[in-house]
Amino acid sequence: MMKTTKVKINKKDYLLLKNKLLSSKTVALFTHISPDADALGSISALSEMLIKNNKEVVIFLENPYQQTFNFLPLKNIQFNNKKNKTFDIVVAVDVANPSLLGKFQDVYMSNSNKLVIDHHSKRIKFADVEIVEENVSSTCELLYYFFKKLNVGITKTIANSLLTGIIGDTGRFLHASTTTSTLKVVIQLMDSGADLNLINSKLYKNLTLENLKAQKLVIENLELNGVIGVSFLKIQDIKINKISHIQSAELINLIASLSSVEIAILLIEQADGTINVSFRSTTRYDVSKVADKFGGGGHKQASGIKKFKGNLDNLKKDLINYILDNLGELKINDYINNR
Ligand SMILES: [Mn+2]
Repeated sequence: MMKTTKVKINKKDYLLLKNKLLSSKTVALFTHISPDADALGSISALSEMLIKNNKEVVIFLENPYQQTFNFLPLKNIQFNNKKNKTFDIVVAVDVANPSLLGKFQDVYMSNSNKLVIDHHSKRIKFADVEIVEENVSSTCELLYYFFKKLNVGITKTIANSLLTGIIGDTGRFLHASTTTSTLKVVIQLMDSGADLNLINSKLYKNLTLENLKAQKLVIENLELNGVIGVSFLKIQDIKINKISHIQSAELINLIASLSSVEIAILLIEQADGTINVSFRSTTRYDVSKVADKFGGGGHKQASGIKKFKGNLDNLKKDLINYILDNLGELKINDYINNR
């Protein structure tokens, strides 16, 4: 059954955030490290709105973003704050805790007007004013509701940016986070000129030969353990196959697309010997709890661990054993009730 969500933005926070945003002259925008479609779509839409309201906007990113997102109209990006410029306010979007701000954590945290717009359920409060709604598919969906309340005109550019984040975070409307409200927003965005076809082809028709080689390795290394599908990439194989850029989202979705798999796990050995792990849950299991247990975090249906120190084979065994031991407790009640 499709979930319906009534999104109620806390009126007091909304008004505070609106007043702070509109009374400022200079605004710095931040998002999480390794920004995804939702992070970049949110920043793009918000900066467009602020520029239209005559604000001076700077976007801080730790590294250049993936080429995939070149179609987004991201302007005024800075990769450092060498001039030590100060801003009236700082806004973090799609950020669940301050460490995800990477090297800009200090620039953000030292400002006395910190705002957050986010949809993560497990988060640390770190700003002065936060608009957080965990029952929305994406920060972009939340921004849409916020813009509507603000009476911001949804231009074609804003519509494209917001739809990019919604498509990214819902996995093209496949994840259970897609609600009837989400789809209503999509209709509004398309009516405002968002190009669903363009976004889908930019985000998903972008495989390279090395991506295919990575997929081949993931398939070869795949192990099925009941409802759990696990695979891995070792650094040696990554090097031999000259795979320079790994699109882990694509690879974990490949595992999750198997009909028997309810929990997908992908372990990727990094050049420094640490291990990154991605988790997907396609049904009732809360994989944020698994990630959490091993020092990571994320959402109920998509989570991960970054830079785990240890042996890949051991970690793989430990993860499988932990999940098998805790299958019952990892069920998400809402999902069971809705099935
Ligand atoms: Mn998001």
